[in-house]
Amino acid sequence: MKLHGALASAALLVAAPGLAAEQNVWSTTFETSEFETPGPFPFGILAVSYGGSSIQSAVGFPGMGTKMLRNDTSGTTTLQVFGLGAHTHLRLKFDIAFIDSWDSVNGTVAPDILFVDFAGQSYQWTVNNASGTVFDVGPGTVISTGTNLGYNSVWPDTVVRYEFLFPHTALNFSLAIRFGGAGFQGGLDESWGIDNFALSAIFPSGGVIPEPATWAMLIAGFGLVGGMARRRRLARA
Ligand SMILES: [Ca+2]
Ligand SMILES: [Ca+2]
Repeated sequence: MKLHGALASAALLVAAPGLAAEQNVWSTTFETSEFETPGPFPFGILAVSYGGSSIQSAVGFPGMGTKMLRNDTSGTTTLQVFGLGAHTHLRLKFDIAFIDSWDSVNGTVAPDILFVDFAGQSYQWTVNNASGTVFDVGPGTVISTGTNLGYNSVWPDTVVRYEFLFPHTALNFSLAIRFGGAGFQGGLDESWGIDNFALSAIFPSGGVIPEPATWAMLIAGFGLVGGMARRRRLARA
């Protein structure tokens, strides 16, 4: 009877941790700051390594408000979180603006490539605002095209929305973005920006999910308790 009761309790505990919750770690629209909305999910430090970027004007596309983080150099912009609380997945959202005369990878002067790295994955995306024929924004969705965000009026700009949900348990997270390729003609000719950045963490709402091996030991432990109790009763009898 006692052993049966212990197993039933264990089954209930197994069911509960299946629920997951999601909380914001860090989000910003860059309208007032790089760090507009931190938490409530626990973290140690949020950091931006600018690499030539700064908060600059964004006009012409209401979805970006009035400002974005724009990089008109070939430097690397990195957004980092250190000391994340326990979690199983991260959800990452951001919009990328491909600004002015991007020449794709087969145009002139090309290649123009955006390198994006996070969570051990590396992506290379490009657009053909000016020349070339390759238009590759990976899993992104084009949310604005043919608009002008307020820089070189000769060339239209392209804004692409991205969302990634991926397993992640490490303490730290880093998103690194840079203009790459031999076709970079300077920031007045081609540049990029990031906006509507949002990082959230998914974690088990019922607390830590034990590994299957731990459950086997726990259930065996309940069995052992039941067995010991029986022996005591026999000894007393
Ligand atoms: Ca904005
Ligand atoms: Ca170029």
